Amino acid sequence: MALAAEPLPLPSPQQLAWQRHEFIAFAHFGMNTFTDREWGEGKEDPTLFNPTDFDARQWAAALKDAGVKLLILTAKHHDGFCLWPSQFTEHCVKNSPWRGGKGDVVREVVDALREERIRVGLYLSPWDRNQPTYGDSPKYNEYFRSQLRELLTNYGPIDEVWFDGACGEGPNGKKQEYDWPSYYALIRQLQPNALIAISGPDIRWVGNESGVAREDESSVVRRGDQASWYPAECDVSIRPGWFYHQSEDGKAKSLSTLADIYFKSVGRNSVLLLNIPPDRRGRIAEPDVARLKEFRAFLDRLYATDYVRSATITASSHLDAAHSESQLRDGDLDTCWMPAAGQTTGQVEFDLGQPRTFNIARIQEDVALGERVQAYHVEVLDAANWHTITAGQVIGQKQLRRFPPVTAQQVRLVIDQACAPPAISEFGLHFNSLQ
Ligand code: FUL
Repeated sequence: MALAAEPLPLPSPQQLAWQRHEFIAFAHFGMNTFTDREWGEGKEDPTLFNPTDFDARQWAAALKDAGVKLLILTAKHHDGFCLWPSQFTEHCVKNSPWRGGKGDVVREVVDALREERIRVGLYLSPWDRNQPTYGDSPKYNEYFRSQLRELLTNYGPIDEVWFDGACGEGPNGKKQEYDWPSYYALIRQLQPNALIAISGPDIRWVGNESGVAREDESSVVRRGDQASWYPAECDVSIRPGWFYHQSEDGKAKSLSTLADIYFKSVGRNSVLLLNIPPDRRGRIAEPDVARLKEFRAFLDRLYATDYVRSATITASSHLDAAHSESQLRDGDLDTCWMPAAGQTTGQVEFDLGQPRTFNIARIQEDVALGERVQAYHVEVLDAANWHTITAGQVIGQKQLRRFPPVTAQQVRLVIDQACAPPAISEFGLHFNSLQ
């Protein structure tokens, strides 16, 4: 959290839009799909890359049905094999038998996603186990920038560039020194709206590959002596591996595991990046498509009932008509309730009209105005006493607070502490039947 003396860090418009996607996807697809490996060595024969029924529209349809807003494709993984016909290497699709060497996976995926209005992100591994110049730092940096230039000029708007930090030795036994500032400058020049993730300044890795954020995960992070906006992304694969392996067809995560991950990522003020690896046909495998459908149905069910929609709402105070308590259920993330001028605490009471049973409280801050709340709790009236059912510090884009089912008619959201007048955009009460 920012100290009172510092200006409150705010998201850029691109970060704000990205955080509101909530649920985005990864597609790990490439040479490893055909060698049944997780990390290739870079010596693989390009002719091994040969999807038998490649269909990017099938990916896009499955992702759209699942409610995914952005897909990040592994244009190049650590083995160096490029999914687009690069001018700068022979280790790419142009030397594969797929589409007679005339194919371009990046192009087909980008086109299919755009038809479904899904945004595009690209993973380009700096670690490259094929490239002979790797380890010869200035030369490889030039090669890497050439690849970035190809990807960022030929495929339309790219919303996220994903850089893994892995770094090995080159064939000369020297460790490659990545010239990050020059990579970032090139991205800013070619795609000023792209967010640079992980080994980059705009989106932060949550710190594990299980899709789990910490409680009170904040988008405000201290870097050097400055607090800045650096939201967390939770990456996890729907299967044990990042790449498709037939042996894992029965091992897609269960619906209840996915739901738990959702509550621990999206429900903890973070973006969920779920990997769905296409198979050797070049299609998303049936068990994964089925699981995505179930997951979407679960989310739709979860949000379909919100007992706050028909509640009578009374706040301790409000700033003005545009910031009244009715904003808390208008479904508009750009509007919010704020207490009277200068107040950094306050409460809102919800009369649900009749006793209702719920086990999830959804609380969302208007993060365009920053993360302001520093302590809050939710309480219910039981006979004559108020009982706290959940409490925390950070709210941010979204909190989905889970607790054992409670039946109550009167519910209160109490803001106990904030570093600026709190700006709460939404509050909801739901029932999660999977719990
Ligand atoms: C890791 C890589 O080494 C994995 O293969 C995968 O791409 C994951 C998302 O990032 O660091």
